[in-house]
Amino acid sequence: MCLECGCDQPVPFGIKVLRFVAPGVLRAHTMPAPAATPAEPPVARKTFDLQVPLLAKNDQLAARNRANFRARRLLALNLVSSPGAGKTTLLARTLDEFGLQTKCAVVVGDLETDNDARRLARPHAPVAQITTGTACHLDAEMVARGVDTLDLAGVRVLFIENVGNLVCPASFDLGEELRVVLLSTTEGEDKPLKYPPIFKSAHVVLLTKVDVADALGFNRELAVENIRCMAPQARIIQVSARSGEGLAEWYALLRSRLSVP
Ligand SMILES: Nc1nc2c(ncn2[C@@H]2O[C@H](COP(=O)(O)OP(=O)(O)OP(=O)(O)O)[C@@H](O)[C@H]2O)c(=O)[nH]1
Ligand SMILES: [Mg+2]
Repeated sequence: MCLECGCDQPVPFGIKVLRFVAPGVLRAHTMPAPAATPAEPPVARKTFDLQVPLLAKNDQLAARNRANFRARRLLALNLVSSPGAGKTTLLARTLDEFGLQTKCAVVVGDLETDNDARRLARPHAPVAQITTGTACHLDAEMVARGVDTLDLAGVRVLFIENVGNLVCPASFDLGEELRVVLLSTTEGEDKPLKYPPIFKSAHVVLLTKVDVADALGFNRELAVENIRCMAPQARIIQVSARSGEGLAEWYALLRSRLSVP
């Protein structure tokens, strides 16, 4: 998949840490851009691809992230969806409610802007924005470097908001404990059938924006059936970050995973 679209190649990226100073006042600190590892020359890639597992380097770094998160007793979640499915809105409310009892941190990825980090910055939650430039996904190295910039004292939950994309993030393990795929009612019921890999890799699927399902003529039962078809392993929760529906179940899931060693 990523070989076809070329997104398995390293690209330069940026990291900005946002600290909450006072309501409406954030201090931004831009970290020096890490140098990208040079891409394999095309001739090497032709012979190399048959021998070495695709994305092997990312998998190694992801394993290191996972060990690091576990050693810190950090529950790491990778939130993946198409653009605009409601990742940041859900996280903002999660920080305001669940996050008051349980300290959380966020690493958020977008191609450009620190808009999402600004929306998520809270006095009680450290946030780092990764700007991926041209990359359509976060990778394990970006996450490791983003996490390194954060003060994780007392943090129990690390939310990683991936770049909005239902395709390539499926191939990039970030070292997360739980992969959470969001499907919103504005996208249509058929997306699990059209984008199987990401749904097949999900531990949890959140059906989001259910407050507007009826107005959109969205068939929740059919959507759940399609999710079950592609992701029988996944826990499905129907939520609205606006009305609050399903959020108690979402928070209960987070709490239950905190106690897993
Ligand atoms: N009605 C309704 N709208 C929502 C809900 N959650 C998010 N939205 C709206 O959906 C739009 C996109 O929400 P975001 O939270 O920015 O989505 P996102 O997945 O973070 O988007 P990207 O980071 O750009 O991929 C915004 O206009 C939100 O107000 C919800 O539960 N109900
Ligand atoms: Mg967002």
